[in-house]
Amino acid sequence: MKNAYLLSVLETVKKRNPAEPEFIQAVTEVLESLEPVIEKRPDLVEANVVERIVEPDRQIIFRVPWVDDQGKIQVNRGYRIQFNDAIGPYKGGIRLHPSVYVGIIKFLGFEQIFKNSLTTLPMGGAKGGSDFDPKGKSDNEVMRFCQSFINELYRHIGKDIDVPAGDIGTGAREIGYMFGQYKKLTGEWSGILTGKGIPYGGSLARTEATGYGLCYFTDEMLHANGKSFEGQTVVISGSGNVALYALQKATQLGAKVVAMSDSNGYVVDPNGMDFAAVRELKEVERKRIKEYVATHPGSEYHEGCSGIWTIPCDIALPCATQNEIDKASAEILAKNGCYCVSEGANMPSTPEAIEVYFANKMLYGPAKAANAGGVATSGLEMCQNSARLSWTFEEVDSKLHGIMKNIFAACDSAAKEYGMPGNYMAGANIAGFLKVAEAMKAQGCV
Ligand code: NDP
Ligand code: 2IT
Repeated sequence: MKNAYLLSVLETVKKRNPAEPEFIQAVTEVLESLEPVIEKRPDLVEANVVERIVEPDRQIIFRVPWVDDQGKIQVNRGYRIQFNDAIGPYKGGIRLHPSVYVGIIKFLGFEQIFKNSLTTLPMGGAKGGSDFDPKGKSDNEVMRFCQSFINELYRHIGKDIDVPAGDIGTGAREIGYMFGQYKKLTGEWSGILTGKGIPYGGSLARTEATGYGLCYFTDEMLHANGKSFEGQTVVISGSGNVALYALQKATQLGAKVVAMSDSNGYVVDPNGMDFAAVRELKEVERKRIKEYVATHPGSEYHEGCSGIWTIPCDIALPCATQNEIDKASAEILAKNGCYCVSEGANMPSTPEAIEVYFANKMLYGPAKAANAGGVATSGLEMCQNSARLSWTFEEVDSKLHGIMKNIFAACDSAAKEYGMPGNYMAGANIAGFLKVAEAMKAQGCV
């Protein structure tokens, strides 16, 4: 990156957020992509849009005390970073994982600005979470944590202010407890969270949306490059919400998914991973992926999660967590003939891994475009709540499909317009940025 303005913004970000490598990584990638835009748009420099967009509107950090099953008081730390509301109310998930600290929430909130812009729906960017670990906790412990989390967060959110949703560790169970507590505190039934259960205002197809959307985006990218899922071998990391529904849709589109993982290890099933079995194990029984082999002869379990990238495949769909594919894993994927990496997780590839994709002319579907189907369908849930309507599964799924096709087209055309055809990462960053930047410029110095 040579542009003096962008370099000075990056310097400021590094100085202000010194111990937050994930946030600096996410900002660096976006600023590098914006170089050709900034050269052409002195008006955006004049409005100092880039320095404003890298600084969150506000960062809320709070104590979350809760009582465990032994009657002891535990304390976690809660976060909500409201990053940018230029194009709509703040929107983004809540991550519950022991690795959560301010740098994780900040990188996720920053990426959410551009992702939400790409969906074409009016949603700003935010993220929240806590270092609470739902794993191994009873339902009652999870409920008490969620209630305490909302006891503070309720005063900062609202259906036209900030609408949280799920992410790692936050699924239908957690959203239900949080929604109930918000309603109890405010006495108001309001669509303040998405990913709600179907009986109380949730949208059909929201559960499936991120995984399905990932496959719809990837399918567009494959078709634009003379390929398709049909007959292809796929590896999917993770076995949570995104991974599970990516498995179902990739299989429906004619691919064979041969491996999936969790944070302990990975399973290889040469017959193709069995969706119903993985769903039962993970969604209903909340068990580990290694249990799969007991009921699936011919499948194998291996300890350690990065080994999954050594399994030969045509298409890799990382759907677990940030920086799960490093340079070495990317090189193995390329050596084994993988020609497409499309991201269900947020920022799953390190910058060095992305360089390997480009050096090997692999198709690369960047997270903020490829996994935008989840938040897009959250936007559709907000529409249904506002209109007091429920659309059918088919209606929501077909809107999601249309949105993912449009997102691919937007990335493709921005990449071409700025002289980087096929670089969908640059295309996503540019197309996502421009809409927010125009809105910020129009709204003046706020
Ligand atoms: P879940 O909690 O449902 O599943 C997460 C999966 O990733 C689990 O299999 C988990 O394994 C694994 N995982 C989590 N952390 C790590 C880690 N540090 N190392 C290795 N594996 C890990 O979350 P989601 O499926 O909702 O989220 C997965 C990714 O997709 C995240 O990056 C999230 O930000 C992103 N995303 C989610 C959206 C959504 O709508 N849910 C929308 C867009 C993006 P284990 O059970 O062992 O922890
Ligand atoms: O990373 C993401 O886009 C999400 N976790 C979904 C956010 C949402 O508001 O649905």
